[in-house]
Amino acid sequence: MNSYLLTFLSLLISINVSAQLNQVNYDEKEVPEYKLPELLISKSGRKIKNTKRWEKIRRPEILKLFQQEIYGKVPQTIRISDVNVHEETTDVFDGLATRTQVELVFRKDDQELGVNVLLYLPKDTAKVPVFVGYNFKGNHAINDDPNILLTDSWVPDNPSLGIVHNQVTEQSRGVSGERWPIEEILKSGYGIVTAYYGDVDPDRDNFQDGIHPFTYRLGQFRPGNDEWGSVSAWAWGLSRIMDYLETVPAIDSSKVVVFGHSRLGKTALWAAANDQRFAMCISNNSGCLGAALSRRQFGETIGKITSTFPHWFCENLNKYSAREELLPVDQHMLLGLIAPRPLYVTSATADLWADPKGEFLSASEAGKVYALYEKEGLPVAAMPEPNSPVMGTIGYHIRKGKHNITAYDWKQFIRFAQKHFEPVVPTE
Ligand code: GTR
Repeated sequence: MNSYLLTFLSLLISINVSAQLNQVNYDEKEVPEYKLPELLISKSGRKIKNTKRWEKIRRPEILKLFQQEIYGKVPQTIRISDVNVHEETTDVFDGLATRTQVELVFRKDDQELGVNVLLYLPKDTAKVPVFVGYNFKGNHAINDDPNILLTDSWVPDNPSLGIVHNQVTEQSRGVSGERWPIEEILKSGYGIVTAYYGDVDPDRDNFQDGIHPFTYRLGQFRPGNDEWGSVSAWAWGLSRIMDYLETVPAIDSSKVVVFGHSRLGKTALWAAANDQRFAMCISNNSGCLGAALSRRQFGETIGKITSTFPHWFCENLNKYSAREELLPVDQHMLLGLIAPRPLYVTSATADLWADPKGEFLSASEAGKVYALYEKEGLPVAAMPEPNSPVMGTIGYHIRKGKHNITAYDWKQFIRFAQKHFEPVVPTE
């Protein structure tokens, strides 16, 4: 073939691929026909009929595939070097709660990283269950409380909130308050634990900051193809926070709910899949490479997410850009890894980018693993109406409105946690 023809053909192919990447499909009729990879048949073709086989054979296989091809594995064990207690106050929110602020310090050679964790725990209650999840703008943004320390980590500039040169100021104190109904959570008997995700790894395409460089060999500047992207690093950070929570006497570490919204909802799922100490998981509007099925290619796709956020996942994921059908897994399998622990998935009616139907279908499919444990997955076969939560061991709602995490969502999270954590009082 002559070289002009070759150039012309490769140009055509690249135009076609980029056209595919630029199109966003919001039409159910345009969803390609797809076949999901089998949850309950092992690589060698073995049928997985019981929990023993699931736990010994299939679960590890699936976890490994997600590590290798999507989120990236954590290359080495890194432990907390020190816990600096910045503050312990016994009386906040009119005596409702205690507030603790600690810094988890990680050290390696001349590198040091601090993750500031903020805890509000209901007062005078021994061994409380807690919700743990990251925030987007720094701990101080979740409430007006003037005593919450400001982060000095990198934060995306937002001059309207006084965030310039990537540093927060007093101006952003409390700006995310609506997303954090702390007093309601405390009054329900739950504590809330949060950290700024950028303390663990700033959310930018730069592998020289955050926790990643801690594992580099001499001359290495970025993770290997199957090694952790940012979502995996953030999930790792949640597990380190869990290490710390296990040492806090006032917390019932067998009742820790890991939660997150959007990219942090993806993170919560990946954290719960890897770390079975999280007793429950809530993923809010997590979408592409969160709860939604990738093969539907509805809204955000692999091509879109890897080109907009090249640092979120491992390099290997790029192979599947506009090639979703070749993925060895789909997201129902990620949800299946959380079984038999309670799992709550949400969508929002106006959040088509996250593919609400794909989020529901994958939660529904994951029920197959829960069935092995004789647990009910989702209690319904069809997608419920907006604002009509359903709660089996898997729960789901689609809220009316936009991509967000709201008081309505939190109300359901608390109900879901109450349903699964409160001891059932015998009726006789
Ligand atoms: C979007 C991204 C989504 C979602 C969201 C968020 O831009 O495409 O996957 O994670 O950001 O985290 O707010």
